[in-house]
Amino acid sequence: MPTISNASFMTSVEQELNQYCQERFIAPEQLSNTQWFQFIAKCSQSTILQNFPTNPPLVNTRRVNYLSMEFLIGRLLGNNLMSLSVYQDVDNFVAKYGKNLVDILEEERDPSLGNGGLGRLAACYLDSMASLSQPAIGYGLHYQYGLFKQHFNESGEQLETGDSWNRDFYLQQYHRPDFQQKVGFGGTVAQITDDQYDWQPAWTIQGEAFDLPVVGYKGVQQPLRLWQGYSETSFDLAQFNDGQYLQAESHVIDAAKLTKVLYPNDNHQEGKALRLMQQYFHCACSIADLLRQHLAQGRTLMELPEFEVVQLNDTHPALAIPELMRILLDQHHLSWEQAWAISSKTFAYTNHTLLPEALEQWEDGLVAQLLPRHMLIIERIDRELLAKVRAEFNDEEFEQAWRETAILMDHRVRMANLCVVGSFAVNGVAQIHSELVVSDLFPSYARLFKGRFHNVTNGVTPRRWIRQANPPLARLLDNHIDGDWTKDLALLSQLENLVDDPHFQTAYQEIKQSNKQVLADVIEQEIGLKVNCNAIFDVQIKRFHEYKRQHLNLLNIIATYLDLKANPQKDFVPRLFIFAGKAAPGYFMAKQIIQAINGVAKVINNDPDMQGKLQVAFLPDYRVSLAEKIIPAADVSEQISLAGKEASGTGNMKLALNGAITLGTLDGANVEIAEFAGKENVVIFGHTVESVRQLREQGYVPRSYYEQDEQLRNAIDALANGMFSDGDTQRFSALVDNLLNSDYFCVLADFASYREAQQEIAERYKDQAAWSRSAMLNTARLGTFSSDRSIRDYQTRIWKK
Ligand code: CRA
Repeated sequence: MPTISNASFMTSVEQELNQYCQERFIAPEQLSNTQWFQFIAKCSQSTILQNFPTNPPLVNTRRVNYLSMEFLIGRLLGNNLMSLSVYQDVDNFVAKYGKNLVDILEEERDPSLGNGGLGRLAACYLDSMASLSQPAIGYGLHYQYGLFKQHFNESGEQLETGDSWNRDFYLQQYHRPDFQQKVGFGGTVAQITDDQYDWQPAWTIQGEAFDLPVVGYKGVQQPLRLWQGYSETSFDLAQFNDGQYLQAESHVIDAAKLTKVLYPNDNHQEGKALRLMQQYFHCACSIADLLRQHLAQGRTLMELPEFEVVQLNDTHPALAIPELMRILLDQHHLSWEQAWAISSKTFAYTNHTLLPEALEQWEDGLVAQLLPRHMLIIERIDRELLAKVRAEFNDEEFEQAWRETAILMDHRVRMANLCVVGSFAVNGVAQIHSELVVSDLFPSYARLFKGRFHNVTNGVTPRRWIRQANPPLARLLDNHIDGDWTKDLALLSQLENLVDDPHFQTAYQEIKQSNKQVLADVIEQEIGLKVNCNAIFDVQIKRFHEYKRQHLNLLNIIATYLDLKANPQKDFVPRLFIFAGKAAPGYFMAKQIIQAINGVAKVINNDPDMQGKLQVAFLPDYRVSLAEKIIPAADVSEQISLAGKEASGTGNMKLALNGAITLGTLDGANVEIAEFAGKENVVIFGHTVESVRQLREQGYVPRSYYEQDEQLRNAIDALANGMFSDGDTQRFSALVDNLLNSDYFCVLADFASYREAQQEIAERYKDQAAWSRSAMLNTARLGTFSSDRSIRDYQTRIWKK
């Protein structure tokens, strides 16, 4: 618990304000929002460091080293003030000077050190671990450029510019020169004994640590430690092996560039040498740092798994496994068996995807050149595995089992395989996904390593996604819930008794309506569109990916538009479709979909017949702070991925907790959301995992849907014939061609069922009382999707001693 009282915090704020103003020869009334922001950030940071305990004691749990290439933490100041329980006091304080805290907090630039769900999940987990006093440290990279900023040009295309977040990031990051590390690359290896080798790297890069304090809600403060690459000289390529892989990319290999940029891909691997170097650099710095701390406490290497666990956030930090082995073998001279006994009890791996293009594989030649010693270790792990597979599977089964389980296959190093073999626990991120990990991805491993596979359904922090994002709802909950729901989200179930209480209903409805008004203002400011606040706010916010099927949403919008044009008198519930999300700069099809949405939005929003009826708002530059504005205002949450493709989703949880009705397929965590909320409080449509399988087996022919469904045909034709591209019939031809001739994500097969589901939404919305009741029940019943629950699941299923 924080050891500072609100009164003493505010006294120190007052003193510091005097000093701050004196130094600048300025009166408090003249301070700009930016200056207020800098000033409050400074006060909160020093209070956090002085008064919040660090390093909570290890009680029945190990310390968690959360290794992730991405941490999408979002703005920190508001969250920190809340955790210190001084938000309201500071709000009152700045009001005395005619300022509004909400405006001041808007000055903070989001640190966008992640792409999407995986990075945001890491941030929610850090928050929960600090709030639950689970000893933990986050290890990531200190990218100079976070995820790009997104803009749209006149014709609706996505443009990208750099986000040098650090330049105007006022919150302090603590440079820790004492934690510096040296990381080697390339070079030669010489065998010393059976198990020990001497690796002489061709060059080294220095890793510098920057700490960002993560403050738990009324909890402890723990570091997010981010590594930055530093070298006084650039790589000497001549000294380095002149292998074909690196030569081809020599122009990008420069030490100073190592941690310059976050690779902007979500659920897609980019097989660049620089990315592999980033991954190893991240692992090497983090493993060295954790061993330093472990040994400094007088503990032995054999005790490592008793005190520390390394949670691998997907396979991006997989090289931590051979790196720990290397240190144990070559630096501490343990035998292979001893080293493996330690390492294989230290790592746990979370799988976040089944998509083949996201399952990382590296060319073995590249790994051998960059990391020759690690390659030898991986080869040995693979050999030992081979013996196990031979023992478990009979001759008939063997070939298939080895194809599936081998780490090295077809000149590739398969990182997911390395993780499964090298970890004591593997988990998926939602029930259905964890089942598919076992049944479709790793059935032979499940047989070989019984008890290794688990499920931990993702969760989201209620501090940011309810208390901070939706203050009016938070106040309502404070007033009606007995106990602190912020720390125990299961308490939301008390609302079940209130859903039929007319006062509560009205209050809940008014909150949604006022949040819609707030978002309407944001939309007008951002894109100049005046929206109808009585329309259904229908929201799809997430990365752009074909499997997420924003184009399914778009086809329904086009069909609806064409229908309204043909039947102007039709009884229609007004609808505002809201989109936000970025596409990876190199992902052509996703960018086409973005451009098509912008094209359709332009036509619909400028059509006088549609005013107040049908509108489309595409908000640029989706990021955490924008999500915080959209989510509380949503009526409908679009979760329409093809079944089996979205591992979990977490936006689905945030939206449902804030009272949006899920319109979704039976995919990822939607399945559990539907179970907890009750089938009558969600709208489910489309093919299931099983029926998609059958569809493919029969031979899926998308064009037959086009031919049979007139509305679908008209919608696709409208895209093709230039209606939404100023007459340009080529602009969307790749998208149209893809839908008609391959449509791997079965958009056309789900169109009719999606359209029906959309009509059901409209019907349900007409009965406002019933709609709100469903929304309230979503809030009441989804407390289980708190990331605190996920962390408790990790504690009991995986991190237990
Ligand atoms: N792209 C999944 O696709 C999931 C998050 C967090 C993802 C989401 O469905 O909610 O992880 N997978 O578990 C991923 O990044 C590498 O795989 C994601 O964010």
